[in-house]
Amino acid sequence: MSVTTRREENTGYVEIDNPPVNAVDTSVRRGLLDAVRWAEAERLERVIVSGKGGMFAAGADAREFDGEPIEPHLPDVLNAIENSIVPWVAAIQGVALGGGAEIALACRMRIMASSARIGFPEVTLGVIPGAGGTQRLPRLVGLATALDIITSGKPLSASTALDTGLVHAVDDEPTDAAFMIKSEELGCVVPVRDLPAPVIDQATIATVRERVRTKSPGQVAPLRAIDVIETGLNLAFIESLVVERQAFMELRTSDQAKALRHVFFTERGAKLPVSIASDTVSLAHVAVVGGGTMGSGIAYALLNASLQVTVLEHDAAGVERARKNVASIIAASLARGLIDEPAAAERRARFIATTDYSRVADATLAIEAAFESLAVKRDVFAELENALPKEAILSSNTSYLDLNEIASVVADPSRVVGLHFFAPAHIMKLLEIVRGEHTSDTALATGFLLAKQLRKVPVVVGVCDGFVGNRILARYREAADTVLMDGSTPWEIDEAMVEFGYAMGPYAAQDLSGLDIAHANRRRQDATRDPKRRYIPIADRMIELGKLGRKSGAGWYRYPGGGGRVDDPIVADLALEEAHFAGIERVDYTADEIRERLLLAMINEATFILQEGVAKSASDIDLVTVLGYGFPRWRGGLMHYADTLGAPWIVKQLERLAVEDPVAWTISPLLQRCAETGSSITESFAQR
Ligand code: 3H9
Repeated sequence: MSVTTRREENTGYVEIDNPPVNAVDTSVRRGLLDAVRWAEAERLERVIVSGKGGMFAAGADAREFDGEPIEPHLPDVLNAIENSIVPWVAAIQGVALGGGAEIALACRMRIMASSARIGFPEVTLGVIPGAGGTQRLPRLVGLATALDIITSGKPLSASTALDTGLVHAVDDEPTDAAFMIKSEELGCVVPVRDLPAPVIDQATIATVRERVRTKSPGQVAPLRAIDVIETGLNLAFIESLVVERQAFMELRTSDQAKALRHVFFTERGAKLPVSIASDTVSLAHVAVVGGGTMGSGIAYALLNASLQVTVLEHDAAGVERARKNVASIIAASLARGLIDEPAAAERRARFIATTDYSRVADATLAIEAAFESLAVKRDVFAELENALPKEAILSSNTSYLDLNEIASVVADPSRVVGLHFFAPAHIMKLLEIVRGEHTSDTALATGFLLAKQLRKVPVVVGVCDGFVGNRILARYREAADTVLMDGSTPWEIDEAMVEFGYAMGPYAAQDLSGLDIAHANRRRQDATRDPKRRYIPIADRMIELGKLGRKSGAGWYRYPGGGGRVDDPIVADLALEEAHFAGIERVDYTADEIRERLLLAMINEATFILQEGVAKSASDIDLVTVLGYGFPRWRGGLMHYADTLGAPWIVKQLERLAVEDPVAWTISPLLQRCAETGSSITESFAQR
C-alpha cells in the first residue's frame, strides 16, 4: 500500500508511504485518487495528507520518466484533490519537492515543520513542474518569487516559505496543527487555481531570463519554465495546465533530461562496491597534515561533519597559518549565513593546530595534505605511522604522486589509501578514493564512510599519474596547448568550451588555480615523457615571464588592478613566436574544431583509463568530470556525452587526427572495439 487512509471522527488521514523518499509513482497516484473518492464517500470534513517516515514526498518518481506515462496522471490527481468537496490540508515534514510540493499546492492549506524544506527542483532534472506548479505557484507567491523558485530549483526553508506565502503556518507538529484549523476558516480558503493570476511584468521576466542565460548557459528547462509560466498566466487555468503538460512531456524525454537523470542516479549509486568487505574504523578524531588551502578546506569539511580535527604542521608559522586559514573559512561561512555563531563556536572548539604529533595518538584516520613532493610525503607517513594507533587508516591527498611509493615507507601498507579532495575541499562534492596495490578493504570502506559523513560522492580509482580526473585534465590541457600553438588564442579556446557548457575554459581555469602547479608537474614528468610526444613550450614561457595566473596579476589573461579578466596580446604573440620557431603554419580553427579536439582528446584518454582498470565504470568517469572538473552536468558527463556522439563517429574523427599526430591521437583499442561492435561505451563499462 503506497497510500494509507484512516478516519478519526470527521477527519481523514491520508499518508503517502513509499520508502525511502515517498516518490510519487503510479501506485501513489492511484492511492491519492482513491483517497479523494474515499473521503467524499465518507463525507469527511477534511483530509490531512502527510508522508510516512518524516518525509512528505520527494516528487515524481524520476525512474518512470524513461517509460510511457501511466494513468492516472499527476495533474489529474491534483485537480481531483483541489476540486474535491472535502478540503485537503498538507502537513509537511522532511521535504516536499517537485510533484510533492505540487500535491501541497493542490491542498487548501499547507502547514510545515520548521526543519522541513519545500521546492521545485525539476529544472535540475531537465524538466519543469508538470502537475500545475508553474501555474499555481505564481498565483500563490507572485510572479517574481515563483520565477526565482522554479528557475533556480533551490528548495526553501520553512521560514522563507512562510514569508513568501507558500505555506500558511510553521508548526513542528503539522498534522496536529492541521487538525486544529477551524472548519469555518478552512472553508473560507480559496483554492489556489481560483486566486487571480499575477500581472505579467515583462521587465521581471526579461531580468530572470537574462539571469538564467548567464547562470545556466545551454540549459533548456529553466528557459522553458519561464515561457510556460508566461504563456499559462495569460490563459484560463485549465488551459494553462495543457500548455504545461505538453512542455513537461517534451522535456521529460529530451537529451538534457536523460543526461541529468543519469548524473542524479549515478551519484546516488556511488556506494561501496558489494565485493568489498564493509568493515571500517570508527571516525571521531581525524588528523590532517598541512594547513594550507587544501588542508584547511579538508579540516573545515571534517568539522562540518561533527568530527574532532587536529591539523599537524612542521613549525610555528605553519600552525599559525593553519589557524588563520580555518578561522577565515569559519568566518566566511558565518558571513554567508551557512552557520550561526553557536555552530561556529562549536567548530572552533573541535579544532586544534599543532606541531606535536603526540596529540593525534587517538586519531583513527590521518589525511596528509602536505607539499606535493614524494620525499616530503614519505617523511610525513613515517611520522604518522609512529604517532597514530596501529589500526588507524593513513591517507594521502596527493593529486598526482604514486600512492604505492608513499605507502612503501609504512610497515603495513594495507593501511594506506588515497583520499583525493578537490579545492575548495569543503565545497566540492567529489572524493577520489585511490586504491593502492596493498590497500585493504577496511581502508577503502573507511574512505566511503568518510565520504558519506562529508556528504561527498566517492569514486574508487586506481594508481596512475593524476588518477582519473587529473589525468583527463592533463590530456585536455595538452590538446588545448596544441590548438593554441597551431592557430588559436586562449580566449578563443576558452570561449569555445564555455559555449559547450563549461563555466570557464581551460585557460581561465588555470589562471585561477595557478600555472605553477602544472609547471611543477611537467618538470616531474620530464624524465619519463615519451620523446616522440610533441611538447608545447608556451606554458613554460609564461612561467619565465612570471605570469602565474590571478595570484601574480597576470597569466593567460591580465587582471588589471586585481579586477576582471582582459585578453593579453602578449600571450597571443608568444604563441605566434613559438609557432614560428617550430616552423608551424598556423590554422584558423573554428569553435567547433577547437571543441572537437579538446573533447575527443579527453574521451580517448578516458577509454584508456577504463581499459587499464584505473576507473571501474564509464559512469565513474562521468561523476569525476561533472563533480570535479566542471563538465556540464546537463551533458551527463564525459562518457555519457561520448555515447551521444557514438563510438563509430568518435573513432572516425580520431583516425583523421591521428594522420596529423599519430602519437598524441593513438586510438584506444577499447574505443575501437565499441565502434566495431556498435556498442555504447557506458554499457560496455558498467561495472561498479
Ligand atoms: C517531478 O516531481 C516532476 C513533477 O513536477 C511533475 C510530474 C508530472 N525519483 O538522495 P538520496 C531515490 S521531478 C526516484 O540518497 P537523501 C534515490 O535514487 C522530481 N527516486 O537521499 C535513492 O535511491 P537508492 C523532482 C528518487 O536523503 C533514494 O531515493 N524531485 C527520487 O540524501 C534516496 O535518495 C527531485 O528532484 C525521485 N524523485 O536525499 C527530488 N528522489 O536508495 C530529488 C530520490 O536506490 N531527490 N530517489 O540509491 C532529492 O533531492 C533527494 O533524493 C532527497 C533525499 C532530498 C529527496
